[in-house]
Amino acid sequence: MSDQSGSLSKLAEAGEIPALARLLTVLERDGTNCFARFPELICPQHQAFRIGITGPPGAGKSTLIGQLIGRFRAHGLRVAVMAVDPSSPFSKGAVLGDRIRYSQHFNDPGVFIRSLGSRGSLGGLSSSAYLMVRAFDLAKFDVVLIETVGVGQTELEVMNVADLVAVVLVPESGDSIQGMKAGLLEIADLFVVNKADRPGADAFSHELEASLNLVQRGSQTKLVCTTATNGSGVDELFAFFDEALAKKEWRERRNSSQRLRAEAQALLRAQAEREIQSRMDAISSAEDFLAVFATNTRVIK
Ligand SMILES: Nc1nc2c(ncn2[C@@H]2O[C@H](COP(=O)(O)OP(=O)(O)O)[C@@H](O)[C@H]2O)c(=O)[nH]1
Ligand SMILES: [Mg+2]
Repeated sequence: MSDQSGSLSKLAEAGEIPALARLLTVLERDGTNCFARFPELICPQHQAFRIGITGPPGAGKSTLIGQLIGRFRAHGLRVAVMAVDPSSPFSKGAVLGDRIRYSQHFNDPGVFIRSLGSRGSLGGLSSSAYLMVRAFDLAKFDVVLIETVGVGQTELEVMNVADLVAVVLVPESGDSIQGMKAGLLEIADLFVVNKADRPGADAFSHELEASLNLVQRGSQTKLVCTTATNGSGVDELFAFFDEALAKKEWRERRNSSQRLRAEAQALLRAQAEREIQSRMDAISSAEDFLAVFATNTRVIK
């Protein structure tokens, strides 16, 4: 088993896609226990640039990602997509439309798309997400695009995985700027106003810009308008990512104590939850129960 496991990570490292897919399945199942079998995951030699794309359902995130993949590929960069979205391609109940949006990249070995479901991920999505992106580092991808639905605490947590976060909004979300989750505003390095072909797009982006200026006093956060369906504005979006990728900052930030602690917290929590689960599973009698707590009892005495 250990020989097989070893070769699995070696194959994934060499860019073997089926091996990577199997490695990810093992990671989802076994969590941090995998570090013993695949120690190279703990400190990968290569680091992929992780871009988070978040926003409400239907904002056009998948369509934008489809466009971005094409541009990264045109620059010779290998791209992995991690879709943390129940309606994303390859997850159960995948929307046919999503398959079509990504389909042009299905046979490209430089593109790897995987959805991350809550299934089998004991200890929460974010620990699985951290492990998955580590595998993408190992497999030497240049860029990881992380799609999440920008609602809820879990999704915000998953965005800690990213080196850079783009929040995608649409003109229809106009009345929600005021009510926009403070967390979403804080994590955004870039705002994308997609569906710029829709009426009210200009007004919406101006309003958004004004609110950002108010909140940030001398806004640093960039705003890009796109129409994902025809690719308009996507070059500007790509240029922003490409420029950020070329800079050193994200590598430094990834090794900041804040990021490392957030990751350690997610992984340790999942590890503890697994430990609790296995000790629980071992209980089928009062003696078993006693055995679990016997150590504690001795300490109390
Ligand atoms: N009019 C218009 N429709 C778009 C645009 N971008 C995406 N869509 C459509 O919006 C719908 C949802 O897109 P999708 O990428 O699945 O959104 P997601 O849920 O954020 O991933 C699809 O029908 C897309 O074709 C755009 O820029 N303009
Ligand atoms: Mg989507």
